[in-house]
Amino acid sequence: MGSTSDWETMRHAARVLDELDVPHETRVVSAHRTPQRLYDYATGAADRGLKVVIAGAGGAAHLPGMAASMTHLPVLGVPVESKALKGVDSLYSIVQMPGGIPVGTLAIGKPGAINAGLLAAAILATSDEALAGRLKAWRTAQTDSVATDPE
Ligand code: RP5
Repeated sequence: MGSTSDWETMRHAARVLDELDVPHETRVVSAHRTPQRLYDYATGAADRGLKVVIAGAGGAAHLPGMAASMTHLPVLGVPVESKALKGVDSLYSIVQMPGGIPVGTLAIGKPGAINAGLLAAAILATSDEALAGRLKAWRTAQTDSVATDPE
């Protein structure tokens, strides 16, 4: 994520990964405040064994696109809700990648972070049967938790 201030949103992605027992790491990597850290992180990600990158940022949110430009790994972008423009700026910054460098863009804020975790798990589950089983069980539990009566 681009800032410690993004953690309140991005912790929901980490929580989902915890629930699905998916090993992961959490890092603050700012595209504009720590460009060298971003370069080192993105260029080294595949060699360190990472399989998917979730990048959350707000405002002029160039972190996911810049990360995607420096790794062939799938990058999932989460637009963090900004104060001034409610995350519409973040969404447009992340989703409007020119053709050639894709970023899989999720919804603004908490729902996007949750779905980034689930989508990362789904990508990993294509080559991990045990994880696929845990993901199916997670989805079943969610279905079972939906009340039929509103009161
Ligand atoms: C972006 O600027 C971050 O991703 C964050 O969403 C936003 C504000 O950062 P802080 O000023 O709170 O550190 O780079």
